[in-house]
Amino acid sequence: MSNISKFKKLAGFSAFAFAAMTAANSVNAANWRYAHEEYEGDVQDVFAYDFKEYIEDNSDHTVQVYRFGELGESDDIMEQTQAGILNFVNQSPGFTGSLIPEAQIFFIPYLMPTDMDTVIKFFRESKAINEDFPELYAQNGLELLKMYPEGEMVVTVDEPVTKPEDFDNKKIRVMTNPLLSETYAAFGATPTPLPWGEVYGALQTNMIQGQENPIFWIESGGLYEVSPNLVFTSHGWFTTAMMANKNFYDGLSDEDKKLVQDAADHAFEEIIDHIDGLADEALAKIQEASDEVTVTRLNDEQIEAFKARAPQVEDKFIEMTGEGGEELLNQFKEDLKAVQNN
Ligand code: 6CS
Repeated sequence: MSNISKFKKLAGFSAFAFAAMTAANSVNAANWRYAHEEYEGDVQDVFAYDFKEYIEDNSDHTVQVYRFGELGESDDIMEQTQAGILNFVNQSPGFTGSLIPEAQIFFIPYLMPTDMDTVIKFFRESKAINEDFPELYAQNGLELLKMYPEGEMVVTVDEPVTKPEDFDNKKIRVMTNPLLSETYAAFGATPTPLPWGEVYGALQTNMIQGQENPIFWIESGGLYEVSPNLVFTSHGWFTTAMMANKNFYDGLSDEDKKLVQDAADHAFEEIIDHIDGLADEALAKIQEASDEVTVTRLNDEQIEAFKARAPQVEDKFIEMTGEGGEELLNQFKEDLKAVQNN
């Protein structure tokens, strides 16, 4: 055989092998569906796109991301994930409380530190976060992949608040978990649970007089336009959780399970970078956009008056979650102590 015909034969074989390999890969390639609770460019969206990019750069799989409203409210996307219609979902504990009461732990006020580095270290190292919560989610058909902080909670109200008495007769919107209602009742307000989609309108029509959220969200959702008095109370962080349908996850190959875990780790690292300085940037944008906005940062003495009401919320948490919840709370506190002592 001449060299030319040998080359042609080899080239033909390679083209065939390449086509066969590509076909095999595309047979195994999946299009995974992932929904979250926020808008384009918001923290959960950045996380989702970092996850997607990692998956698509490191496999033949693709990820279709659905943002707030495309498939309904937070409760809808959770239902769709539990039913296996969606593969991945980002749902915040603020909405998971009815499904997993222990997830309400994030709403015990003044439990979390205010310093961001300590908060991040806690999310990285906590046994409660990284071992105990995955078990609780697994009992509900969910594979918990990551819990991460989005930003410190800030209250917006129709007039500045510096003490619990100022919340008297004010309806403050809370996410739909009973413990957060207990927190605002303890703070002296009238808690009003609402899904996200109703918050702006309710503030605009004065059906509610305030709400709480991290600053980036107050900016991106335009909440300051209808609720212009920002109060930094230091009482907690907005935490969220990203997970998969457990049947779907359990059915993946070991290689794909590792891919998914690595993609979640990658997205977590990116989000930690992303939230660094985000609150200050968002506050600057708000102040640039509105002359009406006021900013109140409670001093230590003012904080003490709110903090004094935290133990009754902690008692409620234990009442709602029983022995298991109490153990989780003890572990949570132990983990916090460990990161605060370092
Ligand atoms: O307040 C809420 O309902 C929304 N807040 C944030 C920061 N993300 C999603 C959630 O729905």
